[in-house]
Amino acid sequence: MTAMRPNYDAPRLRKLDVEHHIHPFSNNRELADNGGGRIFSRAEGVYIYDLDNRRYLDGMAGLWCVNVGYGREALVEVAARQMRELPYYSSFFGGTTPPTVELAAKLVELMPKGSGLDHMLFANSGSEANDTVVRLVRHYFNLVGKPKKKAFIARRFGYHGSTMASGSLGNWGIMHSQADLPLPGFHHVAAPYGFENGRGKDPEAFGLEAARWIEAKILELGAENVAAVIGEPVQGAGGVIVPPRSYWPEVERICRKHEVLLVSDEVICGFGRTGNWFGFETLGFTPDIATMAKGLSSGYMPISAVAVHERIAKPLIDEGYWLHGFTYSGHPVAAAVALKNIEILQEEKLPQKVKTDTGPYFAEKLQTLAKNPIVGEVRTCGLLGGIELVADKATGKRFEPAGRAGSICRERCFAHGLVMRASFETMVLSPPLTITRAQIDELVGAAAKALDDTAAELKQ
Ligand code: PXG
Repeated sequence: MTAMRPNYDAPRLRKLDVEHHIHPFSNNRELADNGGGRIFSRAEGVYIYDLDNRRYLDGMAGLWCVNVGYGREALVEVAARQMRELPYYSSFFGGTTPPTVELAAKLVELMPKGSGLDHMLFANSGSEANDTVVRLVRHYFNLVGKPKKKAFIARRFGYHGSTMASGSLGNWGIMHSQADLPLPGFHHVAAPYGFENGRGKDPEAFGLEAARWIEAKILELGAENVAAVIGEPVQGAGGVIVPPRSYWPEVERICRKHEVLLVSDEVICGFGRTGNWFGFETLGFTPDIATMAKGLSSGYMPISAVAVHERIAKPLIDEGYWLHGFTYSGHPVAAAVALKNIEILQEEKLPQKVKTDTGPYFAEKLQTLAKNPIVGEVRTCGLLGGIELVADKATGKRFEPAGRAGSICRERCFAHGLVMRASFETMVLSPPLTITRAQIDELVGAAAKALDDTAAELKQ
């Protein structure tokens, strides 16, 4: 990097942060009391640097998104080139731009052959993509003469975004109580979360049992009223909940049987994270609709997409006008960056690398943490990892008060130069897909120290 680094005034920025910035998903009271947030100003590869020039291995790839790692000049160049040529034009009223069209075609090409996922809609975030799905599915069932089919079924610990509809699809933390959600028509069933609700059961039998909770909900609501089931192939923000292999194929069978659409939220699992281009490929099902964001541009630009099956796209197209979209749907700079990002993922074979090399190595190394006295379970899928913190290994009893052990561990990780997030009592990991074996060793080494520190602090 040749660019001069700006000389930031850290105390001033932290003061302004407290005075004028409300942080998303943060304890803003605590931030104000502690003099502001952590400010990061640069990054390279898998490392990020704060204003004091302290280096951290970013075990979260930002917020599960920087799949190709930081410092990619090729992405910077493509964005600058597109900004010079055409910084913005809309896809409303029949217009569009070259990168937007190329990206739609490229994404269709990435879908598994025979999946029928052959049309794309664009938006700017995962929340907007999932919100778009809610509108699209409601419109679709009106168009095909089944206007009663409107209910959505999702899972506990699911995270699908923060808008009113995507927040209603999710069922995570106190998001519902903070805005009187869910809206009418959104229903939830328990997650295929073996550590919570399948202890002592055969995992594959438990997977089938958990899938049938969805069928029970469909029957309770009446299949004629149910539009869609949505889920993350592996639940990310909820704690890297990896379902048994039997789960998703059975959910797919149930959805087909009751003529309920199946929506795969690929916002975290997409673009190589689980060792395939999409999480549904790893987990063994084919959805009717897939939403994607994050890894689509590796976070270098905000962009999201919704892939729809031709069966759903056709009536929508035949109807004529589709009155939905955002000013920046299919933004040319974001689309150009996404295209280049996909090219990097392809050229460096990052999904395959996760499947055959770094994913298995990460799984093996992370499992060594399972022997720590405060670890109840270690789960992985590709380069997603979850570490359950427990007060009692034998019973799986959690620490009290809820959330404290996770926050301590997160702080201890920072002290050891690692960013690892806490999702309630689960420590979660999602490093850049470019992480090397040596960097995985470094990550696991720092996590082990942080866990020891956490155990010592909790004992006091
Ligand atoms: N679906 C999934 C599966 C996600 O993880 C969204 C949708 C929403 O995307 P946008 O781009 O609107 O944020 C997400 C986002 C966390 C955390 O606590 C995770 C997300 C967002 C905020 C916090 O790990 N994921």
